[in-house]
Amino acid sequence: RPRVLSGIQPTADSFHLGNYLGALREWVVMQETHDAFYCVVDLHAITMGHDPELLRRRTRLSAAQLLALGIDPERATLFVQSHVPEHTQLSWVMECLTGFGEAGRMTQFKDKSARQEADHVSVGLFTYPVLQAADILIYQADAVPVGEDQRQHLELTRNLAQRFNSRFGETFTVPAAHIPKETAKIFDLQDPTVKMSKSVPAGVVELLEDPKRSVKKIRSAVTDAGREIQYDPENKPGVSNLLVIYSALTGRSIADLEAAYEGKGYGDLKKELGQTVLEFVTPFQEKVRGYLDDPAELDKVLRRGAEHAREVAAGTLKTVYDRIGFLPPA
Ligand code: AQP
Repeated sequence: RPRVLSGIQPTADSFHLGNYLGALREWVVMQETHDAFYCVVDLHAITMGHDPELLRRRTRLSAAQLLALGIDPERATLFVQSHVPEHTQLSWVMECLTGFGEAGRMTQFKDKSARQEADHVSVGLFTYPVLQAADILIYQADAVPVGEDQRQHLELTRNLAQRFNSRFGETFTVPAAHIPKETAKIFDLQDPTVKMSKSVPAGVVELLEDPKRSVKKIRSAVTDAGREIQYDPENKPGVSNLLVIYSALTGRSIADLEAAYEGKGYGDLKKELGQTVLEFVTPFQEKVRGYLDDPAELDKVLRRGAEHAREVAAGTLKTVYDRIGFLPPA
């Protein structure tokens, strides 16, 4: 089976609809067809400053949400990134293959560093995409399900794999980004020209918030001039975003929704989408609570996942160390 790897940061109390529709939904699907490795990337979560207690809590919370969304530890290897030290070991090797200018061109770094005072921008934020490349390459992943915002990081990962292979001999699988067509980028409900993101919390639907809050946020989502419910991202980004979310959650095509809402108003669409979201998150939240009620079992799942992940990661690292000429310990 082809292999898949992806990760999510434990940097918020809740995943949001963008995370779910852009990436996590694919994780669940791909565990059926791929040898899947999914991780909570806690090493990435300390690049912008953090609170240790909160990080610990959010790491468990993230794992619980992944299980509640349908990640099955019998099918997929679910683990915490810091439990597999080989990621950081490979990351150093990859840093030495990455150009300073090349890393500096990463738009996520440019955006995130621009939002912080210069003195507070960490070197870790700068090298973040290189660690991400190591996360992927250490498992020899074929595919990486992510949202559109990760396309550039995936390109860097591919370049690093190819660079290593051509300098030191065929070692890494060159992975492909697996970016869903329709839901590659879910937009903020208050500003449908920017991606839904926990960094700009006003228009974000959080999966663990009180569903009534989500309903309210959807009701007050920014829509567009005119009255027709039509998919037209250029001229009607707000309505188009709602249609994409609605279509993804119900499995109904956009064309079908456009036909169904002919002659109806934005209010109708928002009301029914709110209800759909409520019906989606209510059982999800219940499942999350169930997993959190038994942290020992949750930790056991993560320990087993890390054990398996380490076996694979250690194999790759050994080959890499050998290829680059590190003397093996006697
Ligand atoms: N709005 C989005 N639309 C589609 N996919 C999205 N992803 C994130 N936002 C959207 C995808 O979710 C996965 C996990 O991403 P992450 O761990 O990097 O989470 P994040 O980037 O911290 O989430 P945010 O809210 O986007 O945070 P900031 O503001 O820090 O960038 C990834 O596959 C991502 O593509």
